[in-house]
Amino acid sequence: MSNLKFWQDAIVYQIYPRSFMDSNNDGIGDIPGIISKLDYLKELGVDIIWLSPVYDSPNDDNGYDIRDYKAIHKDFGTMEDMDNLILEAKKRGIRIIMDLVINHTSDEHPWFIESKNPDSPYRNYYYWRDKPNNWTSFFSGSAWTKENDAYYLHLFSKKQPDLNFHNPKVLDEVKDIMHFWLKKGIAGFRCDVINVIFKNTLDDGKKRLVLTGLEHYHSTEGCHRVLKTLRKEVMDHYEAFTVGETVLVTTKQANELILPEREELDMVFGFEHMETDQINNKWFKTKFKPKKFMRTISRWQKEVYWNANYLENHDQPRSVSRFGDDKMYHKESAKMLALLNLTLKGTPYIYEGQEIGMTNAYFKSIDEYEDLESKRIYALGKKLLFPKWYRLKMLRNASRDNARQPMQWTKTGGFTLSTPWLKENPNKQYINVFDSSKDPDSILNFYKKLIKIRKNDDILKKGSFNDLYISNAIFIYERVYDGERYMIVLNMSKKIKRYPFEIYGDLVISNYPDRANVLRSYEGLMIKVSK
Ligand code: TEU
Ligand code: CA
Repeated sequence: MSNLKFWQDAIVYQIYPRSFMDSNNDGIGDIPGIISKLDYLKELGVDIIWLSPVYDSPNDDNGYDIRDYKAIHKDFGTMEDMDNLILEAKKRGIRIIMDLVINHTSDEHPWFIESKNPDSPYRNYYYWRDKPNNWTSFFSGSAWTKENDAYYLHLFSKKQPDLNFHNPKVLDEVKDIMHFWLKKGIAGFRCDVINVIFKNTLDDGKKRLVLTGLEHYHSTEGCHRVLKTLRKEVMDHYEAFTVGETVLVTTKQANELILPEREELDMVFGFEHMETDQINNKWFKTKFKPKKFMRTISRWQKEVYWNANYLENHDQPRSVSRFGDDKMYHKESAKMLALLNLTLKGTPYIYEGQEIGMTNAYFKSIDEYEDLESKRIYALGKKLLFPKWYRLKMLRNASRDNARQPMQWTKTGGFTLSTPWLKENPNKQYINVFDSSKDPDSILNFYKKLIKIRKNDDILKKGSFNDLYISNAIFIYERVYDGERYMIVLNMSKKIKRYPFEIYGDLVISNYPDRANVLRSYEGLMIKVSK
């Protein structure tokens, strides 16, 4: 691979607009707020911003329930603000990709309102049936809700009815929406739950602990067909790319979506590494086992054509709390994770706040949570007679609100001057951008350094990946390009470990001030190995 596409040669930064920066002090982050922080992102080394949804929405699922695909939510600003964001970002050499949520709309979308009438031409935009099947929703419970005399399908909340991609008109609408945004100069889309958009049949599924019905809509041929059409008729006309959010895919299924000759997507977010600390589903977390995690990452590195490398997003707990130690080794482990995130092969994605080591929320009461999924699971747990302390523990470990607390700009927060929509983390006192930028030893400055190294480095950008050693604590891999070689050595535990073999070479970067003959707690280093 010699010439990289722009999206292969980029650092992507995900913004969750509600939580990033509030410009008008209503407690909700907004687009002018994002504009005010573009210089910060530029300095960090960001090339592409992925914006979680900013479209008009009743906010049942914080914007993943879209009421109007061509309008900006008033909480976030206006279309003029959005145009301005694209322009201001461009001035700084930053491109924007948007979230494309097409598996479902909001139940307040005019198409859905129309479709409630059985005679409407919009009826067939959705799945309306006389009787529900046995499918269950991603947010637990039945995937069907009754409205008047019929039921409609929703794989997510009942305010997120699924679109029917058997109807060619739906596909036409999607094409139109994509053209609308691409013409404005955006650089592509992150495609929400894209591998479940096409339902083969609505037959009952075989009973599963979670997601009964999955086999009827996961990675279907119909989905591949839709993606090929969107690629050919839309994406190919712009300098733009797509990254699919693909739940429950194997490496084989990932490749079937992204291999260049398939002409579908450009890369996908896999979930396998995010599922290594759970049993069955995310609410039942196990202790973090580095070995399983590293093996999974390694397999994706070796088998998948081009990876979208991420450790966090708006649905996942904070990585330093989950894979590191956010107390004793906050700095060390956050930096070690940065090394992992930024030295793998593929496009690195950084989620807002990850670069300063923001941690999980550690809420103490259900009233502090906002996310619909958290509230539903809490209620379901109660029905199942799980004790309250246990339900709170489930949320503390796995709630999506862990990632959604306001960005910590200063000691006092710096996100808003009024009450934020979701409680801020009191650790903003010492985990914040302002202090981090002044401390040469901070996590933020480590990210900056590492990003700078990566930007001018063909080994990291283009080199092959080989794992050399994986144990219960240690991950050693090499990146090789044109006869040159890096070894990345990570201790993913707090235990002090012996090197499994000697490594000679020059230290390029590490999270400790010097090299020792042992691997210290959460030590991570990159060594340029002499030829
Ligand atoms: O998420 C899809 C998804 O399957 C999960 O990650 C999910 O959000 C949840 O954590 C299940 O336990 C995407 C979006 O990223 C998410 O924010 C939306 O809620 C969802 O789709 C529906 O649009
Ligand atoms: Ca605001």
